[in-house]
Amino acid sequence: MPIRSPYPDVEIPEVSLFEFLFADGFGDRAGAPALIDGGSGATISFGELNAMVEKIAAALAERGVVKGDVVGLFAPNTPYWVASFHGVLRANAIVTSANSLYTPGELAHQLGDSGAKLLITISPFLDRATAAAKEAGLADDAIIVLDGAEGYTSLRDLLGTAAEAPAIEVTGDDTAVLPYSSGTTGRAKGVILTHRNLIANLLQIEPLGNVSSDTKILAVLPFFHIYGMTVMMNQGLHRRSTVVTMPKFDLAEFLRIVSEYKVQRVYIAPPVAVALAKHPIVDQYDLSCVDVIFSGAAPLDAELGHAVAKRLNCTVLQGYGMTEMSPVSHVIPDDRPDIDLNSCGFAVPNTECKLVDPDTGEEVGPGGRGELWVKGPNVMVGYLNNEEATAATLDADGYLHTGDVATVTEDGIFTIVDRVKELIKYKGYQVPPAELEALLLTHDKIADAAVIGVRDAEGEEVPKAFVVKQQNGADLTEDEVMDFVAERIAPHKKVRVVEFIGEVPKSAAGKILRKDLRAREASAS
Ligand code: 4UU
Repeated sequence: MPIRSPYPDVEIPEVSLFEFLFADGFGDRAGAPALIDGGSGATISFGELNAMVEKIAAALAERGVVKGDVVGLFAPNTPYWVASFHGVLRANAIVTSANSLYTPGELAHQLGDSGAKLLITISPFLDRATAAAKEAGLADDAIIVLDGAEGYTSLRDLLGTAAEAPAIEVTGDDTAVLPYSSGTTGRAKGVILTHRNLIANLLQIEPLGNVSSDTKILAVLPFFHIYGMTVMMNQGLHRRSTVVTMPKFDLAEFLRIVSEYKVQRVYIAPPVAVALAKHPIVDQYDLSCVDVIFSGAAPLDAELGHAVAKRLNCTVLQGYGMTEMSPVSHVIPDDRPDIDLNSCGFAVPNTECKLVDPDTGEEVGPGGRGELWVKGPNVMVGYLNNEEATAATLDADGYLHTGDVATVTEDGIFTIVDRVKELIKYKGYQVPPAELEALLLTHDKIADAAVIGVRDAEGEEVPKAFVVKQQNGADLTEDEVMDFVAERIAPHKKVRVVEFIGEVPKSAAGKILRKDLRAREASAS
């Protein structure tokens, strides 16, 4: 029997995300701060944001952007990221948001795969952006540099247009964003999320968190990742809260911004909790403003969470999500801080879950362990141009097979206990083993390779490569392998442990037997 969310269903309007968030012109909040750049203090009001979005949409339309076009967004968190994102959607187009740490090759893959027509970036990223654009076949005039660069269109140029934004031609069923995720297997794929998916998830999390126009939210997690996009950026706009942006994590700057702007709600991934619990400089700041620290993107250890709650005298909560679910499916709500912090709480409204034994395919109930399957209006349409991966992830009944193993109590409280998919998470960021394996195989001294996640001394999940040397590769060292990878991919995807082995265990069909490698790892430690 599927397990229904304990919350009553919410109604999801069939409109575009722009209409949902902006249609009333923000009423009496128009003059209030929507976005504050934490570094400089520069503030944009809801009304100003609305006007910027209209102008950006108008200027993009003038440049030929039409419904269904894809625009890449490659920039760190700033108020202008938000304006650009909603400007693209307001122009009836689609955003594909790219990781700020990407190398040109990684970015080129996403631009090419998504069919992006334009790329919005900032001048410090221009070298990587131009290299990627070239590789993906985009002309130089397809690059917009927000803060300006010689020879490129800037945000100022866009805002200077005299044109009006085009009519809204999109509705709930149209694609809004294409974030990239490797899902349960293979390389990163475009995740098709519609306007309805994104709106649904905002309404699904609404009854679970106390977020209002009195709340300041810290957005240090990146907007390019679905957690930042939905839970920080769009939730902030939806609840008329003020979102304080940070372009990257730096502990001292993080603490300064939280205390200076009196931030009440901080969304984090577990590594930030480690710093908050342990680092001595935390005591130098007045953090009494913080009501809630909410962790997601990787498992939070309850003991660590309690240490943070005690030190900051705040509530620590946990949620679970996945890009393919827009992303939130499970949350410990604000009004239930008593719930076990190792858990990720209840299923959000409008969802049904199943726990399915991966070996037998049988549903299990409370007390059992099974792969978590989720069905709801926040579940993606599918992967872009990849029917096979879509069919392997979304079943005929509309359930998304998450690849995570969970338990559930009689009261409907879920705990993630394991992962059956190959995905590795380094500090909450996705590391697709298949991509690293393909890269390792391009080394002329490597005959075969397999990558799995292992725990380092601090308990952090890190990518480990098992490498089979070519006959001519006897002198290949672990460091050479790590350097080879590090030079070619974003830092979070680095291989951090290497072991040379005689043979990669494989099934008769040639599939890497990751289970065997995990067992080998467990018996070695
Ligand atoms: C154990 O990481 C995310 C989304 C995270 C998110 C967002 C809003 C969490 C709570 C929230 O409110 O997306 P992806 O696609 O990058 O990674 C998804 C994978 C999951 O399948 C799972 O393996 O990240 C892991 N994961 C977690 N694992 C995410 N959250 C958790 C968690 N515990 N709380």
